[in-house]
Amino acid sequence: MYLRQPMNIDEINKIKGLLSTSKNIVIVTHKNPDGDAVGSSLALYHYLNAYKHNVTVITPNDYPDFLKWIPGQETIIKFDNNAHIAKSKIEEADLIFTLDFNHFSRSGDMEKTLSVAEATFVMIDHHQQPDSYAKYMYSDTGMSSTCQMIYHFIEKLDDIEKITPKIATCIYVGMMTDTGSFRFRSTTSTTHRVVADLIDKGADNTSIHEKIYDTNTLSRIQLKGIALNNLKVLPEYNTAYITLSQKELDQSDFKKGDTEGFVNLGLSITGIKFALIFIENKGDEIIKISLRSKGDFSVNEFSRNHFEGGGHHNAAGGRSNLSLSDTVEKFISILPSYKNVLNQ
Ligand SMILES: [Mn+2]
Repeated sequence: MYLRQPMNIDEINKIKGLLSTSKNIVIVTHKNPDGDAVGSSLALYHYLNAYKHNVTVITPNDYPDFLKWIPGQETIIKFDNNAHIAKSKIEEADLIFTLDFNHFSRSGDMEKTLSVAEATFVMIDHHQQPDSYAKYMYSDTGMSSTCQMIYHFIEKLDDIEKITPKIATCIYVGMMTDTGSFRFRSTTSTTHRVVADLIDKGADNTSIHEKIYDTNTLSRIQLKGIALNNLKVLPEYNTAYITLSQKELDQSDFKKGDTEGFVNLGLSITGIKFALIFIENKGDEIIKISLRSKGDFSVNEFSRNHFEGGGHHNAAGGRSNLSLSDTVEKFISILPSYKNVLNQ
């Protein structure tokens, strides 16, 4: 397992040196950006902007509506519908920060542009098995979120007092969403100390929670009803899974982000250690899979081995090119070889 500790003093000083004169800086994050991706990008954006750098945040594609209030999000350039501008920003950049991912392939259509960019790369990320494109790497799989790492990065740069209410809000968003509101195992006492400081610095925790989570539409609640109706439990493997077909999504006026958190419904059943959701995407001709676990069972490995994905120990993503029913059949055929670990 790769585990790289926070940057050493030498690296921090080199980055300080780089940042001591005005630079063209681009901040990029992964495809289908989540709260941590958007939150960390915008937190760093506000921080670097205060130093009069020329900063641009670029996401490969759009992100869910429930993130469309985060301070600064209106400035984000989406590569998929603004490729020309995004490409020239990347080409002109002196410095590119890649946040919340560690392999160019996770950046969707930006992959090619990034791989030929001449800028110095800085990676800040908490996923496993980082690639080696970055000159400066802050990679720590023990971290709750990239947002928490942005806090520590600013801390290392001796700038904790420069955290404004806007920066505190952006960081809080990703820490909250990536920890399932501070309940996942990645949540440490340090996570809570950081969050306490963010509240002191102006993050309105109650309001952030409402803006992210109390955003249901009637059709989304009804889609959740369909998902619950499709939920199957395999007691011999302490496993639960949900399927959603394209037809079911269409009936429910599906929008990006609507199925967020559905996979946790299965995991909330007593005794369940492994939960999945299989979502059909006819447009991309794939089945999108989200995997969650409790305890020792690694969904990162499971997804790497069987479903072309990966992520974290207890939370991962994957995909399949088979049909929805064939994907589920394949999944069920694999389970017996995990019977022991799922019954521990
Ligand atoms: Mn993250």
